[in-house]
Amino acid sequence: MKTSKQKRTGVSGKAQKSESSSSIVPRSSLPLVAVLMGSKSDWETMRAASETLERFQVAHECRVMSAHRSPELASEFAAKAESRGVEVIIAAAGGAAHLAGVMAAHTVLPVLGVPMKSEALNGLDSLLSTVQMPAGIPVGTLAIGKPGATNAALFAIAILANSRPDLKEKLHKFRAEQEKKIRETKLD
Ligand code: AIR
Repeated sequence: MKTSKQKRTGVSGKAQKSESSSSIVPRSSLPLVAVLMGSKSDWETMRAASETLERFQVAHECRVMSAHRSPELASEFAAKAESRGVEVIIAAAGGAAHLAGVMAAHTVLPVLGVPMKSEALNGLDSLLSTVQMPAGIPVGTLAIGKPGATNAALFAIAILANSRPDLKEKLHKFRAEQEKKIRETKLD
């Protein structure tokens, strides 16, 4: 018999856009991964995280909340995430990027930070704001921009896969396909 965890792995939770206050709302009511971003302007980049989770059929929700513009929403979300069944939080922000840190301050769930490319400093500001956490409150920081968004999703999947053999199998298959493409690459 499948555990409730195994059942949820197969539930697709692709993000939907809406005109509601949080801009992007979950399709699934039981998201395993929360993909958060400081502004709707981050969505173009963070779409890559959602698409990767979708590819692995991992139920997730995508939401906009800001450590600075909506601090109560952000801390409330983090504090309730564990009891809602969320297992990994991905938090993206640019500039003074504190969303991942605020999430980590309010939950013991693994938090993965994705620094957004900024106009002023090309994302170096976002990277340093996300990565330089004080000892005791960890944030796993990924690369700036789209590669970071994709890898945050893959990292979240790897965490979930530790207790979900079906997901682990999918990860092995993904890596094998990736390698096959490289091996078969031909240059003119
Ligand atoms: N941001 C929003 N609240 C706090 C921060 N650090 C970030 C967003 C976005 C950048 O500010 O994550 O990357 C610019 O946001 P906007 O809404 O002005 O485009």
